[in-house]
Amino acid sequence: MTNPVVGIIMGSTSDWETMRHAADRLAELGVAHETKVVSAHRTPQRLYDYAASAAGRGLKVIIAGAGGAAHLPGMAASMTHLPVLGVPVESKALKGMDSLLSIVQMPAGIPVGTLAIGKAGAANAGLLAAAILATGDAELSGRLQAWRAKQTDGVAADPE
Ligand code: RP5
Repeated sequence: MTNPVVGIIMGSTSDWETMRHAADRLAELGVAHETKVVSAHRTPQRLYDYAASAAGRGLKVIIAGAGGAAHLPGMAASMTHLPVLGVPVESKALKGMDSLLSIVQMPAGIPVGTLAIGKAGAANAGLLAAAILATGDAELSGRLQAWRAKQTDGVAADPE
């Protein structure tokens, strides 16, 4: 089993329906990854342990998804130098606008690469993590380019 290079963390099991789209893209591209539930509010020690050990365990990119008061990506980014991609999960009350605003307005010095709300953001986080890794991995770059070419080929020219 290859050691994971991407860590996908999320604030709740309820986020998995969204975050699995990041995992699916990474699986399609042959990128070893792990998935964990890590809550900034309910399991702060787990978050600290995860972020503090991430680089040492061989992770290269962290994808963090959360909804509502979505502090997970920013807090993870505060405790690791690895790139952190934030996915705002669509919340019931505010449709993910709360999640988006909680993730995107980071103070200068601690960046989080914020994606779109919901499924598209999670899928793109997976693709973006692969693209980051592909800058130093020619085989992965080839797989990513092939994936994108296949997507392009699959777009119909006619609407019906
Ligand atoms: C956040 O609260 C989680 O990321 C999730 O999106 C939201 C709701 O969590 P649950 O109440 O469904 O566990 O921390």
